[in-house]
Amino acid sequence: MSDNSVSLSRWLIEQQRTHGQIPASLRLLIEQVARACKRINRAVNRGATSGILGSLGSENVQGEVQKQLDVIANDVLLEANEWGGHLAAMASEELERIHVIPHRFPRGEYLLMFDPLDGSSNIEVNVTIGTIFSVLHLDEGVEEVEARHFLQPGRRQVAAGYCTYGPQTTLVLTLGQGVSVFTLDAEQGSFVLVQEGLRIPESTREFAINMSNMRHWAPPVRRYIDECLAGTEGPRGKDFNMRWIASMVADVHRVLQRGGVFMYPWDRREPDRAGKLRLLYEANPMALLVEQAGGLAIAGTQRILDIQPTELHQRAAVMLGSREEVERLRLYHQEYEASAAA
Ligand code: AHM
Ligand code: MG
Repeated sequence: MSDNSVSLSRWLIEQQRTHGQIPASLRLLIEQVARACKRINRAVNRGATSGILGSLGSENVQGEVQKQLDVIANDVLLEANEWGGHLAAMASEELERIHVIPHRFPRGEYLLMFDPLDGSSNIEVNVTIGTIFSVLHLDEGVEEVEARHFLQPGRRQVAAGYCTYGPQTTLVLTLGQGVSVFTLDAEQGSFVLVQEGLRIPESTREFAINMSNMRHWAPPVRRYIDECLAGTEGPRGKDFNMRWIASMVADVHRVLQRGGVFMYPWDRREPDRAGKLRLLYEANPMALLVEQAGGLAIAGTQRILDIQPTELHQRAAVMLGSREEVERLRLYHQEYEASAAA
């Protein structure tokens, strides 16, 4: 780390002191999350040498097979954030119910939600995975914290971010005033600021979607992708490129860095389910980051950040990224709804 580099700790203290943007308790919360991410990173890095790869034979609340690392990452985040006095409760993809801070610790004013290890189908094949997190304020006057206190629209998030475990360990963070990127300096053991005020290019020629589900998509999504695939000969008049890593953290990171659209839309495989991804700890934090970087995030005609959650583990359709493309997707959904209603 060079002398003039800025560590995450220093950057957070400056946000608190100079810019008055965050209270000390939120700074401590983010530091604890970052510390937990470093520990998860070490577990991920050790791969098969640690003896903790593979499935547990159990399922989480979503009915998905749990990997040993999913559970370890979950435990690391719970343990790291329990005692600091900044939280009232936590919720996780891996826990059916919320985790209320035990009475032996002081209770704080924030709620933390996370997907401890996103993209865990990629663990064994050594492809980038990550942790996604979202922070809400607990409403004032609440005595006993319950799951319903987490059911706030995403626009009320006070902080959101993710950490990727890949070629680089990178923490991407918003406190609601733009997006900053920190890369882990492994020798120093600290996250170092590498980008501030990140902006997503407004137009793009790249999309990310699992094409194997094409036959199940709704007409507006099909229309958008068909037009991309038609390339220079189609209505878009340009060729598009496609990428799909199957780790939302990695796909969204690419979109934030060089533009593009990421989509996991509703599809007919499970018509009663809004989508595959979870609203509170996957869609919302990514939507806030993308919008803070000048992009847009929608579920169809509705902005993701405006969805009023009704359940802790509810799903959402997700379409996010470069503003011009996501506006176009929203228009296609509006036109389809109008024609269906006519
Ligand atoms: P997970 O949280 O259980 O890992 O599932 C979420 C992941 C996302 O990271 C990724 O975008 C998506 O599932 C990939 O799904 P698919 O395998 O259907 O392409
Ligand atoms: Mg996930």
